[in-house]
Amino acid sequence: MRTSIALAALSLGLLVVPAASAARTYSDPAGDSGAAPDITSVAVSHDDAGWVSMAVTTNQPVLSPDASFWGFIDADRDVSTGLPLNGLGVDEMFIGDGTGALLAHIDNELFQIALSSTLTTSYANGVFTARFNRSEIGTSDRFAFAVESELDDANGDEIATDDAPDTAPGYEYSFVPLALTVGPAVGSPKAPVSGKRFVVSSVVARSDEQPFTTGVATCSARVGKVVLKPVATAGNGTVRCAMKVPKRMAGKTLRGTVTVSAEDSAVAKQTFVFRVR
Ligand SMILES: [Ca+2]
Ligand SMILES: [Ca+2]
Repeated sequence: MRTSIALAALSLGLLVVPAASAARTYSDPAGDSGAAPDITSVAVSHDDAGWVSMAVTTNQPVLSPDASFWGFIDADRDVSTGLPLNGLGVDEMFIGDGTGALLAHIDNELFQIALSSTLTTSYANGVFTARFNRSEIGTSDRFAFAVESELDDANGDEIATDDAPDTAPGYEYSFVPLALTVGPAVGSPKAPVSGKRFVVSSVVARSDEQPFTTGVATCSARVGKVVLKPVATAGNGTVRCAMKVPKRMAGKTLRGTVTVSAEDSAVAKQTFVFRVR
């Protein structure tokens, strides 16, 4: 049954929806919004046609009529261009409440509301979603951004807000997959010693120049033909492989491989070779 529906959809050309890629989720603490919608996460993705989706999860299943959301986009990641706000140089900003939305382009002193734009917004089950085409933000392959929820009183004056993120300079999203570079392996101690613990670590750099704080690591190692059981960890700018060197291995060669990935990156690899003392 499922197959025939899929075939029917295919024959109608309905399966050409491009897959979302480079999805990233950013978090914001709960309980920091007063009466405004409490933002807890922001998920951003884009598809092959350049449609960007920004989904802001809050604690309000139904949005208060006096609440709305701001989006601040630093399209060129340059604080000196656009409107200085929350540590960003905001080149595009929007406001929406799920029923309507406005987008403005900021160019030097010029603040220009886009009378027609690709931006649409919706609100369902506690999630505010802004959708716009990448063409709105120029040609850059990544951008920095922040969002804010706002609750107004009957006069339209702001009562409460929630900024996500809480601190400058915003979140960062990339249209190209993240790439990781793993530096040379360094031993601690410098060379493995029979019967002792040994840790190999490599510096990990991200292509988006953000600090490498977390990732998925694997590690394998052997001394001669003896397979070890190393433990891999990733974070704080490095990937590490910790192991216990078996006894009576002096003079033998310890070899291994460490791999690491993060978010939508491919798996990056580094090999290591040490002579056991
Ligand atoms: Ca929050
Ligand atoms: Ca800017």
